[in-house]
Amino acid sequence: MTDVASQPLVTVTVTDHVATVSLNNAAKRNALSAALLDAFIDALSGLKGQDVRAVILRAAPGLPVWSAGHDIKELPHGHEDPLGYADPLERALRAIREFPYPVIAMIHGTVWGGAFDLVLSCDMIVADETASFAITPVNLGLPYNTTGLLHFIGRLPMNLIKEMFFTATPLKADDAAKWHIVNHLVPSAELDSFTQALAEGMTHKAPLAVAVIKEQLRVLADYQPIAAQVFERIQDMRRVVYESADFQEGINAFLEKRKAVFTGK
Ligand code: YXS
Repeated sequence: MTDVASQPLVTVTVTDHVATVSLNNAAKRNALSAALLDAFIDALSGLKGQDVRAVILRAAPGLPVWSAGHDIKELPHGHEDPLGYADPLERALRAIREFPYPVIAMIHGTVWGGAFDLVLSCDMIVADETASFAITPVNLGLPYNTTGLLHFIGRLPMNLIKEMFFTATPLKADDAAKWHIVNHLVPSAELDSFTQALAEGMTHKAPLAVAVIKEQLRVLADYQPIAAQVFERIQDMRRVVYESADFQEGINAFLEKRKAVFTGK
């Protein structure tokens, strides 16, 4: 029996210009810890030197949870922005968005919190019937960051964004297809082969054109002018939230495996 602790947090295989990157920490439900995210970022960076023209990002086979989101135990709580620019999750999102070839999120199982932001940062999403997607800062009392909200605004209708953020209720696979969150919803028995075929098809296209068009789309979509004083006002509002007793309560409730009781303070 292989010692779980010795297994890599992220595994990479490459076949015919397609790399498959698997998140591999079943015991912690692929919680996005700094260690796992650093391994992921390193894996993606290492692929740049190879003749890889498409990436499939998946959880290790058979896991019922694709990823449980940001490692809550590692969320700064106190007088520090819990989702700052240097946060490992934010670095991973940028790594995906700046990777020169398509990254396809292949989803079997449930996706939580910041892992949903990670999946939305991929270029395409292929899911099966077991997939669900939830964004859950209100379960912790955490003020999501502005970059992250802009990711959602660029991908989802505002009424859906508000329902998902304010209820933290997982969106089931067929509703994710209805809202065009996923490119394809396929039976789980076909998920691997369908996603592999989608990836392979893109590897026969002109790679320079694919890479430049991906970067053009990124810079155009990310161009969201915001006045400095508006940004500063938003940061002040967020600071009140991440310094609140409620945020501390949200973290403590998770760590103590109990339901949080929020007071609005
Ligand atoms: O008790 P042990 O040591 O075995 O560890 C347990 C959990 O503590 C751990 N684990 C996590 N550790 C850190 N961060 C997490 N997000 C996290 N999720 C789980 O994994 C071990 C097994 O967990 P358990 O027993 O709960 O597994 P389960 O199969 O019964 O339930 C799976 C889940 C995913 C439904 C459940 O683990 C869960 O609800 N996890 C939290 C999901 C969540 O709220 N994620 C949001 C994280 S915060 C985030 O991403 C953003 C900052 S935001 O807040 O803005 O969304």
